[in-house]
Amino acid sequence: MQADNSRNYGSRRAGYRFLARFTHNVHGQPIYAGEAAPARGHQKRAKAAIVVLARDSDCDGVLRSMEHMEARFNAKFGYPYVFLNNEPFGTDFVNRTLAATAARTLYGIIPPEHWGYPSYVDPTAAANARREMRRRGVLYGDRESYHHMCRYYSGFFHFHPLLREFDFYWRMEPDVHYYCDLDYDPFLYMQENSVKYGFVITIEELPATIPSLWATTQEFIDGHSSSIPAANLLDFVRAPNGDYNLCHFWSNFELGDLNFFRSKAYMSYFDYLDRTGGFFFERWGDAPVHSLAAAMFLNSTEVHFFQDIGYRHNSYKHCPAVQRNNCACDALEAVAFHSPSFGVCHARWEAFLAAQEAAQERADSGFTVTQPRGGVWQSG
Ligand SMILES: Nc1nc2c(ncn2[C@@H]2O[C@H](COP(=O)(O)OP(=O)(O)OP(=O)(O)O)[C@@H](O)[C@H]2O)c(=O)[nH]1
Ligand SMILES: [Mg+2]
Repeated sequence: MQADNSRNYGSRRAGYRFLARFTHNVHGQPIYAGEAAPARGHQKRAKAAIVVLARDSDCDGVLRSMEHMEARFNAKFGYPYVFLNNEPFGTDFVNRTLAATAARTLYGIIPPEHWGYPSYVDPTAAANARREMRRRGVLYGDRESYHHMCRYYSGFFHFHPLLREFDFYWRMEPDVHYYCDLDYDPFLYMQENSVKYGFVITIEELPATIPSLWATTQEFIDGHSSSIPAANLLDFVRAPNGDYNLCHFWSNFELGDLNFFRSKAYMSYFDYLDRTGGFFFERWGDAPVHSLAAAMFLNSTEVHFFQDIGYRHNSYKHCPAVQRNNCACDALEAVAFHSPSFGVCHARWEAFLAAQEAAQERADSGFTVTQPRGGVWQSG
């Protein structure tokens, strides 16, 4: 892998103290790191970054997402962007993205052992599994790089050397929209309220992508019951018959606490899953993996629905119905969003929270009532 540290990125950016830096990751591979002075005006900031996994070919889409991010939030707050890639970024990607923000931009290469096959997965068997997934029409199941991407976001991104200095991340994908102004700092909100995971959309996963994920998760739960807190979110993801109800937080939008993902509890779950080869023999997404981990290890105050952040990724969108800050989306769509066909997981989330509050009120008033398992939501 080649990197050119002779480029003078700074000369393009009049008005900013700017350094072009060339560093190496833990494996001695080059990492580009451009660094600009942080935006002024917001004294108190969290140790946080906007994280974007992308290829050079995603550049146009990344720039479109950055335009929204900057206009709605980051021009005011100046959080750095960390761009990660399994290959070195080209000059064009670097120059165009750093020109799109006044904030710091960092460019990192993913260590090959975080993007390849682990020793316990036979690449030929994985290729056969992908062929079978193609035959069965499993969405993206036949794309080798998609499997690596899902495994990377599930188990490794939080350990990237460029993220070491940060406690929180906001995941951003190419071609997403942010519809509303955000006039507070969601990272500080998370820090001050001990929120470990934030979402805007929760939907049902495609069952064909995760045939054995729930059974494997249950095995993990059975073997690690002492590391699972009593106050958890498992009833949000568990159907009345004990199966996975497929609800997950849609991870193309994520605000998260990196230390949650770096924790022993989270990593023991990831390692348990990874050992089965399910990221390759099935098409386990990082979204259900993150969500099931949140359901096991976090409680309802540690997971936050950022309902005031208007957001679209492909054909799914969330448009706030309340706390509308200059939103460029139709609030009525929020109603459609919560319709039974699409909003079933949101309805479950709200019902779950309502049931928890009711149980808390009963406990506070001195009554002890046993909750019927699974009977806390309406399926719409
Ligand atoms: N560097 C790199 N990034 C990737 C690769 N595959 C996907 N990504 C990035 O990983 C994220 C998720 O990939 P997507 O292809 O958008 O996956 P998705 O959101 O499930 O699929 P869409 O619905 O098509 O958007 C995006 O930020 C992509 O840019 C890859 O092979 N290399
Ligand atoms: Mg996407």
